[in-house]
Amino acid sequence: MTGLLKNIDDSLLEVISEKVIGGGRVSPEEGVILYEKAPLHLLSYLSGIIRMRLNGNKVFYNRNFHLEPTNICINNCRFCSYRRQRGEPGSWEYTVDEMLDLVRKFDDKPVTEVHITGGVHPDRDINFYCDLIRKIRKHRPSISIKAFSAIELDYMFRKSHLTVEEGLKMLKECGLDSVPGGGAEIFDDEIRRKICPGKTSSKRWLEIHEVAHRCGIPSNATMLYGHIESYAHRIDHMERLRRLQDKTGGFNAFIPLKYKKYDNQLSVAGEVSIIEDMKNYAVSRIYLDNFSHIKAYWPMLGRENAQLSLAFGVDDLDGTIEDSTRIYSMAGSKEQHPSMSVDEISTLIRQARYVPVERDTFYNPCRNM
Ligand code: V47
Repeated sequence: MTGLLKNIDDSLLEVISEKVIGGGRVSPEEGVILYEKAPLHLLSYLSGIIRMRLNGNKVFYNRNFHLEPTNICINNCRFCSYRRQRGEPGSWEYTVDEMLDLVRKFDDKPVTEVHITGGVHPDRDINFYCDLIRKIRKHRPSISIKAFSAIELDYMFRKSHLTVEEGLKMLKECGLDSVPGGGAEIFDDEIRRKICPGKTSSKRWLEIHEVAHRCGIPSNATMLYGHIESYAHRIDHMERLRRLQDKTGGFNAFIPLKYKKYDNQLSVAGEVSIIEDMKNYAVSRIYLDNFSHIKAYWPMLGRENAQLSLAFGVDDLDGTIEDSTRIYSMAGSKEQHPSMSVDEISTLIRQARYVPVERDTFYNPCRNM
């Protein structure tokens, strides 16, 4: 037993720690105990063991930008600061040509991935999105296209009377490479009903990701935390993801997303502390033992807190971003124009005594800095 464990004055925590160190899998009950009882230094230590096992001392980042087709949305999620009604001040709905113009702005930059996600526009079916993907692919053949949350996919498939498999295959043929992790929120039905009534169900979110994996399209998974959910709800969320990952192996990364309170209907709930954020990264790293990567989304967290998260199991900092997303600036993030150079990201990583590695969408190294 290590010196650190000798000072843990709790037999349950000791058993869980020994299990993690020995490569065992934490049960849902044990996951909740970690949240409730484990001191931060123990969580840092245990999550560090798993991150070293999976990724050594590497921290990944990529060169990416976002494309947000619209913020007009059929849903009205209570946590969302981004959504507008059609015609409302602050709403936008780009045409395919306007979006191609946005893509062209990055022609002289060595970005490797475009991340496309936005609101669920009532009028747009799969043909609109196929056209968009096809034109981006033609304009920039080598860029990796990570596009459409399961919520956007659900709507476009239903609108176009397609099964999930038919829809995903169509998008893949047009050039879709991977699917982002948005829209997962919290899987528990009761919490979901309270924070995002009427939204695509958890069952359907999981089905879409499962079918994507079977079609050879990897994806990410997110969890929106720090609002009205309990620790048990977070563990239930991760348990469902862990089971699906056991089945398909198709998830690349897990991305905890901290609820930001500015200008949305859930504001009364406030925001959780940085201690809670770090605890959440560590428990995620420990619980999701079959996910290779835990990603800190720095536009949401701020760059210093993202740097700190590297001591709590995180091995991926997303990304250069190039000031191309508004979801978190509209929700009150202090990163109002999120953009980081490769030098800045590498410095953050090196200061934490890790080795920066530029990756592509699939975590193949591009070049070591
Ligand atoms: O699903 C919306 C969240 C998500 C708020 O896959 C909010 O690589 C906090 O999924 N406070 C969309 N969160 C963003 C997303 C994402 C981000 C980065 C990388 C990847 C990836 C995916 O943003 C939504 C929702 O959970 N969100 N509003 C808010 N006020």
